[in-house]
Formats: sequence, structure tokens, C-alpha cells
Amino acid sequence: MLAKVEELLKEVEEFSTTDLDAVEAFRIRLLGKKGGITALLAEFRNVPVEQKKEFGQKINTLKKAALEKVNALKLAAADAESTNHGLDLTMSGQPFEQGARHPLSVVRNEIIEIFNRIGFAVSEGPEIEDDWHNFTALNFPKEHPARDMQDTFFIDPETALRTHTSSVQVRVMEGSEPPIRTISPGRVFRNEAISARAHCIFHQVEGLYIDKGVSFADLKQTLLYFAKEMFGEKTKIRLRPSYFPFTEPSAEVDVSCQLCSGKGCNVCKNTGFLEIMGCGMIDPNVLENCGIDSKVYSGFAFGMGIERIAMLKYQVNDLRHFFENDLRFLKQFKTAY
Ligand code: 2NL
Repeated sequence: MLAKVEELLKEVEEFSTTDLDAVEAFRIRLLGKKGGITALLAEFRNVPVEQKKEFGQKINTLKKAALEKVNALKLAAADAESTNHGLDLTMSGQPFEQGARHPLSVVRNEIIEIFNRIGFAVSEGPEIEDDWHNFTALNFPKEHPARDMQDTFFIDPETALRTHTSSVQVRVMEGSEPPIRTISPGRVFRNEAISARAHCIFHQVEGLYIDKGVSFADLKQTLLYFAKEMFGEKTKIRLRPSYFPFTEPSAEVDVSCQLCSGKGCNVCKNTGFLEIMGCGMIDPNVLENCGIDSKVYSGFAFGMGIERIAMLKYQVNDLRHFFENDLRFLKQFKTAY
């Protein structure tokens, strides 16, 4: 019996592990209900009286040593686990998901780049405008429907959310001498019902060029350059007569259809062309309103909706996609711009 005690004591002294499960198995093997030490304690009553004292001391020493060992190993194992916070530090990391610019920003930046290359500088201005900069300076007659509450968000009779970024260009003309070459990108607001083709907030880029002797031919060549840069070298343009209060003559600009290369398809409704912007020679009244001598200077201007250009370029069939921030849509526009 004493030999058995010695044997178990040796086992306790030699045992070592950093594994919590192994410590528990060890505890059960010695101190559990059917454990070795438990069995020895049960035999205590069979020990002859003269050996009881020695045996009792030895077995107590063994039990104490076993308990201490179990506790010490449990602490060490728990410590080893918490140093790594229970993590496998050799595992590779979770990559961050890369974001993307909004497609309207991508297209706006591309338009800015294209016009920067031929000397147009960007100008910006307020989204809340007075009647003069949004309407009167731009030759809008007093009874023009755009001045109606139905078409424009008024804040008071003299103040409204700008309906186009021409208001920015009026400010540029008032504040500088020709030659002027500027483009004005920005948000504009119109009191319209939201649909697949219209929204009450949208984005525009307007352009303006004023100098001595600027002609309609300059306008056409500038727009042809833009169309080729934006939609590809083979792109053709077509101008159709139109009307705007601030230009005379005025025109609507079409580009040859991307999908059928001008042959005719359901996107261009078999015309071979798609409308991309409006343009014209700046009305002399507008130049005079902004302090520019219309006998010395002439100029052209144009305006386009960024949503419309983006829809044509990326074949987006519903304008509302640009405003809903659905990641499944936005994720498709990862670009360098
Ligand atoms: C369109 C048509 C256009 C202009 C904008 C302009 C600005 C000044 C003077 C004269 Cl300060 N014109 N801008 C000219 C013609 C057309 O926009 O359909 N925009 C989305």
C-alpha cells in the first residue's frame, strides 16, 4: 500500500501539460470518484493500527500534492490561452473591402478632365440662389413657366433652389473679364415627380466660353471633341435647332448611339442618335446683363445632365438607381477616378 502511495506521488510530481482537457483527465484519474487516491483513502480503514499514522500522513501529502498540481496546471493552461486571446495568430487577416466612387462622381470627374484639357476651369456657386442669378440675368421673361412654383422650389418670392448651374456662370461673368472658359458642375433642383427619367434633384455640368470672335463653329468643334473623348473616337454628333431663353441660336446635341453605332436599335428608337445636351450662342442680352459688351465679345454655352450621360455610358435604364445607394449597383463602378 505504501508502495502504491509512493508510485502515485511520483506520477503527480512528473505530470505536466498545458492542455486544459489533459489536466481534467488527470484530476479524474487520481481524485475522481473512481480515482487512484480516492481508492487508497477508502482502504485506510484496513490499514493496521500501528501503520495508520505514517500511512495517513503520506496519503494526505499525496492528496495535497495532486490538488496543487491540478490547480497549478489549470492556471498555466488558462494563462497560455489568454496570452493569444484564444486566437490563432498564424491565421491570415480579413481584408478590408475597397470602396468605390459614386458613378455620378466618376462621370462628373471625367467631364471636368475632358474640358480641363482644352483650358476650361471649374467654377462653383451657391445652391440657394436669388431671382436675378437664376432667372432675370439669363433673359427669362417674367411669365416664363420655369418661374412658376410648379417647376421651381421657392424659399421666398426672391429666393429659390437653383434650377440650373447657369446661375454660377452669371456670377463668373459678373466677376471677370473675357476671355472666360469655365465649366460649372453641381446639384440642381426642379419640382418634378420622380420617375425612371426625372428626379427633383439632379446634377449638371454647364460650360461657357466668351472671347472676341467666338463662333458657332467653335461650339460645334468643342462639342465634337467632348463627344469623342467621352464616348469614343468613332462618335458622331448632330445638332437640331431648339430654344432656350439664354441662347440664340440654340440647339439640342445628339451623339451617335453607342449600342448600334448609329444603325438604329431599340435604345435609340431606330434613330441612330441619342440626345446628350443643349447648347447655343449666348444671347447678347445675357452678356449685357452680366456687364460684358456684346458688340466686342461673343460666346457659346452648353448644359448637360450628368445622370443622362452616366445612363448612356453605363446603360443604366432607371435614373433612380443613382439616388438609392444600393451597394449591388454602386459596387459595379470601381475606377481610378
Ligand atoms: C440643357 C441645356 C443649356 C446653357 C445651358 C448657358 C449659361 C449661360 C448663358 C447661356 Cl450663363 N447659356 N447655359 C445654354 C444652353 C443650354 O442647357 O439641356 N441642360 C441640361
